[in-house]
Amino acid sequence: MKNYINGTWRDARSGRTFSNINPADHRDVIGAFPLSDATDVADAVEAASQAFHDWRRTPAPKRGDILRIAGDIFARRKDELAAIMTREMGKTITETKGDIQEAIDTAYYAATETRRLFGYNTPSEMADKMNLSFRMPIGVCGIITAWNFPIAVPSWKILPALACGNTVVFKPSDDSPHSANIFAEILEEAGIPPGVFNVVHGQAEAGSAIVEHPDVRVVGFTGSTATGTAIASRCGELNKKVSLEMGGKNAQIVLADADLELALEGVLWGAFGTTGQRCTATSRLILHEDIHDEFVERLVRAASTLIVGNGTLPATQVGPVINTKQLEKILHYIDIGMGEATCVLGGKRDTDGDKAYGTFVKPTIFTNVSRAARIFREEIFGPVLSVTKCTSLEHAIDLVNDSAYGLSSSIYTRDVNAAFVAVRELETGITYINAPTIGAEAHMPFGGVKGTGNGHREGGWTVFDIFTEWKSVYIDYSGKLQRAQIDNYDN
Ligand code: UN1
Repeated sequence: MKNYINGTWRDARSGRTFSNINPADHRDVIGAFPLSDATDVADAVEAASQAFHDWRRTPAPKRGDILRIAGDIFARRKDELAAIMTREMGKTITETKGDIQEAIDTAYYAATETRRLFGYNTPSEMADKMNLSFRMPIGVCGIITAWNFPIAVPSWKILPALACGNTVVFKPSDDSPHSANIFAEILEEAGIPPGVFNVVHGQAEAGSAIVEHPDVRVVGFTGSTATGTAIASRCGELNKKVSLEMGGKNAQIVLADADLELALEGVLWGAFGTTGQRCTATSRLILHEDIHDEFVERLVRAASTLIVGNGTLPATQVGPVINTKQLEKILHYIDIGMGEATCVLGGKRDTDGDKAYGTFVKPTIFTNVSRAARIFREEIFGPVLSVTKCTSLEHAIDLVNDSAYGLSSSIYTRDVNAAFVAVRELETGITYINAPTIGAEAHMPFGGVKGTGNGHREGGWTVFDIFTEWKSVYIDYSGKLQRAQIDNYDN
């Protein structure tokens, strides 16, 4: 399998490759993909720079027509693409279909936005003068993403970037490269001209070549806080716009008056859906002391029935974790947890039957987790949930906010006053009332505060701020020199 540069499929110039394997069964090798370096990135950026010349002049609604067709093709190829995604990154088919649905929704949203992309006009300080402002495309956007949403997360960045008239060089995760090639096939079939969208496969070397390339004007990144912070520092030095979506340590609060059955369903989905491998996953559960013991008992009973297995099997609820490195990291955190809390479920790798050929972890729950515990503070990115007791709403909010991250939070309560206080006080970019921490919708701003982001929001209308720069235009039709400020006010 190859890179997609300037509308053609190419190997890495060096001829080097990496192999992509199925996390549910490491004997299943999906293919060899180009291990690209700075020379391949330079080819892609050159193609994207040249294509920018015509693409930015293409009427925005015409660009939108192509994105709408891309949405149609994603819908047509949904079943086939979901199977490809599950094979390379493991989550269940229902979830990979949902992942594609986010791309379809984003494509239609971006397509219609090309008929708006509203600017502002304002009164001028002076007579016979008009003030207008426009959103302008920026140029080549470098998009670097993680593997856990191989289609949805790239779509949140790429489709709005294209709608605005930018061109794109995309480096997908080396754990989900096949999905990225289908993304390219779909955009090509929809009518995206050569060079407007390019895929360069590889690892850190290719990613940093994108960040470093002088003609890449914007960098959009989803991944770890460590990598994102390093990218942001470099972009600061290079004076590039950068949008970051990084880690999370998301919490669900359950107050004593909550609908406990609903809260239980919510935490099962939030903590163990996608095998806990979402930046929005519920990794902390804050339970009011009055319902703590009963809730833990019900939770452990319910979580112990979750079916762990290959995501292609219809009964599977929890798929594999992505690779051996991540398996080791999760097991290391479980080890740490054993020393600082009480393990009430799971706590080990799952090697039953054919699962021995993959990287599976049993859903794991720790109780008695203090705020000082590393499993309370650090992102694990796996099916591991930490439970902490609280004595009041204020205590719960304080525990949630005691985090370096600030992506998503959730509270289950029937008390409307408590819910509104939580909305105001929880330091996260997203808060759910009586719903789990996962499940953001494509047309709403998505992102977090503190260590999760750098002030940008993908999704909805806000993503268009990332991929455009404002141009202010003054039109003076007075026929004389009017000097701003000076002519208007007596000094
Ligand atoms: C991510 O894990 O990077 O809100 C994104 C959610 C999903 C997106 C998660 N729609 O859980």
